[in-house]
Amino acid sequence: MSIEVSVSPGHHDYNDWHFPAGQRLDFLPASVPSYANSRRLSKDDQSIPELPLFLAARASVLADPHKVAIIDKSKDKSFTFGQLLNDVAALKAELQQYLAGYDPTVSSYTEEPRIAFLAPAGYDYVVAQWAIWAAGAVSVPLCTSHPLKELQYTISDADPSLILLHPTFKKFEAGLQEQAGAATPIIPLTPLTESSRNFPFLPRFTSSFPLSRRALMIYTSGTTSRPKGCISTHETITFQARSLVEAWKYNRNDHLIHVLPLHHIHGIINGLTATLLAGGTVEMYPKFDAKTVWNRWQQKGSTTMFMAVPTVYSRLVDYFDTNIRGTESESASREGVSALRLIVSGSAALPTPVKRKFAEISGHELLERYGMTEIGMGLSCGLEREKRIDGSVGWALPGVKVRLTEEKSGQVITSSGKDESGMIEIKGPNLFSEYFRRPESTADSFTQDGWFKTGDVAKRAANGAYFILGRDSVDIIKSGGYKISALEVERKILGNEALSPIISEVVVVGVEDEEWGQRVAAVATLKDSAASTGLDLATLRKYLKEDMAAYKVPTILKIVDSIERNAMGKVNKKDILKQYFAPLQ
Ligand code: MCA
Ligand code: AMP
Repeated sequence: MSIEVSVSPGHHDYNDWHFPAGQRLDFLPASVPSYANSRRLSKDDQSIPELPLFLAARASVLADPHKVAIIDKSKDKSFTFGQLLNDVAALKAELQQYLAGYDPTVSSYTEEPRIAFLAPAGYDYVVAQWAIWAAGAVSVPLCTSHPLKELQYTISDADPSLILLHPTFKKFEAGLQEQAGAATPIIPLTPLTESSRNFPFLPRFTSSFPLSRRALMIYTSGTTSRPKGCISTHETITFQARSLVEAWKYNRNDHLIHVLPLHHIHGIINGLTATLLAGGTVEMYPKFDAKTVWNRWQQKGSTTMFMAVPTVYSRLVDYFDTNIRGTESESASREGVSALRLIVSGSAALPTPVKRKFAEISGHELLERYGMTEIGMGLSCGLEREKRIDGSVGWALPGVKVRLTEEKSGQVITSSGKDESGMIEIKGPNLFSEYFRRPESTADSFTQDGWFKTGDVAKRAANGAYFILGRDSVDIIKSGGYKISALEVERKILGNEALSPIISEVVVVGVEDEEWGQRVAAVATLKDSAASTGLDLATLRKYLKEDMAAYKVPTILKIVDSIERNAMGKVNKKDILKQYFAPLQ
């Protein structure tokens, strides 16, 4: 069906429900988005603030009402920018009913309400996150692979006003409610299914609240044993996304295959937000699967970008070698992947063998960049081939300042035109604002002159390019791109009801591994009473998976007679690594 849409007299801007006069649109007659349908909200209740991301989405609709924002592969449906904005406006109106008169344009709030949500990667996730932003609340995305106990920890720490729960995770409802208390409603996040409607209206836009309002809280592990909520404002996340759009030239013809989890910056900002800000399309998968990605790449030209952690590239290379090399789909696979515009690796060090093998298959030198939850992205190699240096994460991104300091004295290392190494510190509008309700941790993470101390050690070459040398602390492990606190794993092992009668002492370390970057390894002594039964890895993993996400659970277990300590009673983890995990010569 095709109709002529016109603007009512007196309306000369887009602050209304219509496209510009005379624009022809094809659309289906059922004209109210599913949230509005199901919740009986009138269109007057539905508006959206002029946040930069929403203005960009509106511009995408105006440029092309049919432009697809999200392809949700679990639903096998696609959703236009117009539909997205309408669904967001409808859910935002509903959220506001729970926020007890909260008005983000009023400046007196010291804390914005948090809204935690648990949804699989897909359209419903995006609608939830944007609606929370539209309501001026802080989005707290929960991790889909966390067991109940970890979700409960996040809820207890984030102290949300509201929890949105997708039906996929209904099994957690009672446990979350018990943790959150009766005063915090848990409302179902109704799955949206009305796809591919060429929705003829835009929601009403209202002037924005200040961008200094807090927007996003991501839980991140540190050298302490409990994850902290890292808060960024709208200003920060907009800057982070724009800086990437500028550096990597995201554009409206881009089409991203998105396979990363959506409780971290990599998936949220680099993948989802930057692509949508630029008017591109995000094809969302609930989970990475090497076969699916290769199948999509074989359809040459249908996608343009891919972003992932090194473990994913390692799996893609393995899949190619085992299932594609030497078969009739080999040339289509190679040609398809080589036609992509941009392929990025980050979140952990990319092993050279993986990079080499991927280049042999695809013709692409993976673009490496460096980031952190607290800073978004800080450093990146260039889009141009000559600005990709082997093993390097490149130079500071637009608007970001980077410096190196002496580890002990904190003195700034000025560029001498030679290789230098030190601790990376970052400054700029990309920085987070605080760890939630942890003023001391926040203050400790900055220098007196306002630089954020990343805790990463790097070398800076004569041409200014940075090379990450590793973490300062042995207590931070990176496995599969996830940051894991060794202290948190130790605490959970010793606190586990089934394991505490068995294990006497435990030390957790990260052991180098080509596929995972590092593996979580536990070195333990057993209590006398358990000496005869012993403890195997499968049993340890089974018990621990109830307490923490599978990616944190040790995949290596060594039972030893004793764990050496120094005169201060401390374990030297570097010695433990040498003693038990030194590579065979
Ligand atoms: C899962 N397993 C692991 C890990 N993850 N073992 C060791 N280390 C891990 N990290 C175990 C599981 O417990 C399971 O064991 C077995 O491996 C297979 O699990 P599987 O489900 O097949 O693994 P997967 O789901 O395929 O996970 C691999 C993955 C995933 C796709 C690489 O870890 C992933 O999505 N990582 C991305 C993380 C990320 O986005 N990080 C960004 C944060 P069993 O069979 O016994 O159960 S960093 C960030 O945002 C900053 C800003 C930045 O710079 O980007
Ligand atoms: P997270 O705190 O989970 O955001 O992880 C951030 C950490 O990941 C950084 O502090 C680095 O240690 C590591 N990291 C991120 N990107 C890279 C990279 N390209 N190479 C090496 N390490 C990286």
